[in-house]
Amino acid sequence: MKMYCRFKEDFQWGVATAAYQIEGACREDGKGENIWDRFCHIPGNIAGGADADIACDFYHKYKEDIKTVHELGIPCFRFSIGWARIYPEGPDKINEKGLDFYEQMIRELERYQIKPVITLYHWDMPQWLQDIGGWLNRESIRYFTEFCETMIRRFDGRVDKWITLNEPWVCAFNGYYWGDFAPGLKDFSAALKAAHHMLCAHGSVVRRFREKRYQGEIGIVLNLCPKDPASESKADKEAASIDDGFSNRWFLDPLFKGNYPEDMVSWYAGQQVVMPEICEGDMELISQPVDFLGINYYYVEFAKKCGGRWPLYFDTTTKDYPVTAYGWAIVEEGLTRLLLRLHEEYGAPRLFVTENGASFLDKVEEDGKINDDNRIDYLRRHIRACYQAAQQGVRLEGYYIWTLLDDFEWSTGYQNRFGLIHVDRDTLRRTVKKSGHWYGKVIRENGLTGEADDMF
Ligand code: GCO
Repeated sequence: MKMYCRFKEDFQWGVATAAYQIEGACREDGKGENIWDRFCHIPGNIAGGADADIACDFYHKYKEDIKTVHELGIPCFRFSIGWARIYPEGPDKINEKGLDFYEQMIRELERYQIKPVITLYHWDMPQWLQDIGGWLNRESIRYFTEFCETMIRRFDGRVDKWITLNEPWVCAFNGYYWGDFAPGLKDFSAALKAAHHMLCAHGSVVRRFREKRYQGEIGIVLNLCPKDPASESKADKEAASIDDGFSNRWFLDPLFKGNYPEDMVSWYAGQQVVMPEICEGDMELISQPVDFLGINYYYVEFAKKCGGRWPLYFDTTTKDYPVTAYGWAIVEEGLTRLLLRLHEEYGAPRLFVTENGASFLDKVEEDGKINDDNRIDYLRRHIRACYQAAQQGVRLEGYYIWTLLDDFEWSTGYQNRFGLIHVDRDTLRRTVKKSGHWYGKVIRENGLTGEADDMF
């Protein structure tokens, strides 16, 4: 089905990355150990025994990669700062060489007039801070604020958007409850505590940003996902509402309404989950207005009541939807629905889709090309879904694809390829996939208006 979608003039198109997933150079220029280095080096934690010591070697190849971003005509580049490059050993000493790397990189972006969008925390906490409890230690709020201010002060006026945190839910629950992400803990109550400190840390940085009147905009990125019941049964409907409370509302409510959702607070109390200590002023800190909300959207989840699964008692399925190589259900209308909900229920500020993309088992043809039509199809459906939300009045101002390069995908190692650019794991040679060229056309046409829609 064809559909003419032209976005408004100043709509921002971009591509998103994260430091740990691409940079490599894990021991170079004074970088300290971070929690992902530690986690990857423990055998059994990462699929295929992989690590990110080299990753895509973006640390050395950033010029080549940024040139490609320019050639594809992508106007915005989202990346994150490796905290342990800046503060390798503790909170007192800054590593100038770490700052230099980002200085050089930002200069390269400026050279092509590509707008930098910077994530301050994309999961790679320095190990020295983990050693004193990481996000479980309330002092992390202060250390994070100092680190962020170092970065913001240094690059003030040159950065379009600052993102405090990327996906605190993943960080808290994968990191502190399921334990499949660093730091690998398995304690539900600890995850809630980590999440609370992260939210406070976010608020503290926003406050500092406003007090010091830094330039640009500041916001946060959440991974959000519609939670539908797997069936019409009352039990599954309840499961979906708990899943929504657990994953979406637990972050949206404090940020935009200034409180944790009551139904979840009492649910957790009934399960003997220990609530984090909420100090005076925390909720005001967390709910300070942001300039924008970034949404990472990948799929819809279908919740099913499931006994024995303390403390939430649900399981999820993909129903009969087609799935990506990651096993994520492809449901683009979920994105339209989510955007509308944020607009209507939360009166959310300006919205950006800060990540959307898909992993597929890409095949390199004999002529070296990668004809990833399935990825194009996925992206096209989701770009349309964005357009439909914008048509209904949602203040959606940008769309970023996850991701530029086939990168290190956390505990799944390198087996999930999300990139617009293929990276050969042996040689690290880059090849732009068909989807990369296609995205360039979408950007030139400012939507799906003709050629880009015909391309595959
Ligand atoms: C996230 C992270 C990315 C992931 C991506 C694909 O949104 O989870 O920002 O680092 O790699 O989502 O798994």
